[in-house]
Amino acid sequence: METIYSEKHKLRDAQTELYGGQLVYPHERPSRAEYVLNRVKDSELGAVTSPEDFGMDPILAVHQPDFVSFLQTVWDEWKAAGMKGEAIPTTWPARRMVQKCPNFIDGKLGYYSLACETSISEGTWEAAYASAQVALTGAKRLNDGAKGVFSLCRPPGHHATTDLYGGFCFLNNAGIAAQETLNNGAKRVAIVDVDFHHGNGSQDMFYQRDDVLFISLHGDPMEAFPHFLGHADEKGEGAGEGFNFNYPLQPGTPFSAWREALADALNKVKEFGAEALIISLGVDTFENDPISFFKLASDDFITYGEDIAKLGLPTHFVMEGGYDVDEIGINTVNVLQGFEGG
Ligand code: SP5
Ligand code: ZN
Repeated sequence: METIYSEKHKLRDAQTELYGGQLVYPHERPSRAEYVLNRVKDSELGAVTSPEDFGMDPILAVHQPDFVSFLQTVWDEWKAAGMKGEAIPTTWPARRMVQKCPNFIDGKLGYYSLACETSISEGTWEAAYASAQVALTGAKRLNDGAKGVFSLCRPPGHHATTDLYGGFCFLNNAGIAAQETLNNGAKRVAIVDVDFHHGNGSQDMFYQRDDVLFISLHGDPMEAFPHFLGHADEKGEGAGEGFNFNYPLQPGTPFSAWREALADALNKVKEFGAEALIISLGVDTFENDPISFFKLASDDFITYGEDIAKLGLPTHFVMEGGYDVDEIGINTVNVLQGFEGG
């Protein structure tokens, strides 16, 4: 399987994440992509290729233009305002407040964010742009006939909505790839999000549409980030009703229960008649992940890669989360090798 990878992910190297009341070095750090890349190379998975540049249009196909402009200029505005540290929002348009974008940078940060653990640093936009181009290149490979392709995206994307960043995400790589796959001629695309966290951004992006089926398996939002979306009763709206499914799972969920949820999800993909499948591939379901609470062991990742392969669909794996740096490469490549062998 080919891996698409850009060195530009390194431009995203924030020094702070608000975690447990402290500013710590971020869990979402450059070494994550290096661990995965090294494992891809060591296991001889296949060629590693640099992305092509598809420009801004496919990004603007799913993100609001004002949000994208904000991402492009936020760091410069923050510095110009004389701020000393990295850009972190401190106030939000909460219940019963006005949803209007302020002029001052503090207000803009709150207006365009859904969480504040994700500090914005120099180079964040450039890395997020390159990450989206990685996913777009993966979409092109699928269109050119690949059975499977791996977009080694960093930063991740599934928490980013049309006009909100947060959860370590800025541009929704899987969502951008899904839209591109439709534009390339597919009639029905499914996104199955196996990251530990609910893919709120992807759900929101396609909630009213029947051409993209979105299914997520994740820590119950009552217990886990992003906390405010991802319940089982969210099934889509309008034309999108019946095209969104969530499997919120409890702390300590073992692979057996997780795998049953996946089987159910894959059945729905089949019934939907998807022509292409996008897997939002977070490996933070691992038993030793530092911020999550499922109990998957490394071998389980091979097994579920095989399960996904049994659908027989052209499959685009898009990297999302996974934070136990020693194992992230092994677990990610286990899914891909399971898929290839399955
Ligand atoms: C892409 C992705 O996986 N984003 C995840 C963002 C999670 N950010 C907030 C995490 C808060 C975790 N609190 C965990 C306490 C564990 N003891
Ligand atoms: Zn995650």
